[in-house]
Amino acid sequence: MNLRYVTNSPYCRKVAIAARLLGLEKRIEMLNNETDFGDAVRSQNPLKKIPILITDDGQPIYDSSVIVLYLDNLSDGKGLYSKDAHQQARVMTNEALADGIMDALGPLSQGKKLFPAEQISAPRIAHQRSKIDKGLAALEGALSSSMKDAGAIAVASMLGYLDLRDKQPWREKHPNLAVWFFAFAATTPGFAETAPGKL
Ligand SMILES: N[C@@H](CCC(=O)N[C@@H](CS)C(=O)NCC(=O)O)C(=O)O
Repeated sequence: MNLRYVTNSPYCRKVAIAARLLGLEKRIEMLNNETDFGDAVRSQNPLKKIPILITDDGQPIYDSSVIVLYLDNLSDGKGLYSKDAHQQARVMTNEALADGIMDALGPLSQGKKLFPAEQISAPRIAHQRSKIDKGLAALEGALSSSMKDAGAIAVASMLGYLDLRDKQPWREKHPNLAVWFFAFAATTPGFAETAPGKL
């Protein structure tokens, strides 16, 4: 399998952490291209977004959540998703929330690269900022220390990205989330291995 990625992408980090927790990282060839939005691999996603995984039989898979689920299914049920319907929905909702916060942060950080700063209006910034603040508030207390599921991976990747790109002091407002994040980072070797600049 090939994974097309860029170094600081939190969505790519999600996939990379999941692959490590599932013991699949050696089966994935990592293909980096930081600059070319039209490269041959990325172009297999019509949305031109990464990560994109190309399976051994050449099938392109995106987005990051679908890739994580695909890897989970390949891994003989080590299980980043609970089999219990309610618990699985909880895991996937945490993942969706973390992805949504990353999506909201995108126009505030990556957006500046893609579009001139003056095209990012103050109301748009406030709209995006509110999603980030409310999303973090919803996650406060939603995670337990032992969690290493797809939701936890996404939340940790998102918080790592906030620390990289956003200058807001989120830990003061969300102390339980801060404690959870510290424990996840300390007990998940794949987290340090996939830190910004390391992938
Ligand atoms: N929902 C997608 C989001 C992926 C995404 O936004 N990736 C960014 C890089 S971090 C990207 O490719 N942006 C380029 C674009 O939006 O055109 C996922 O979970 O994979």
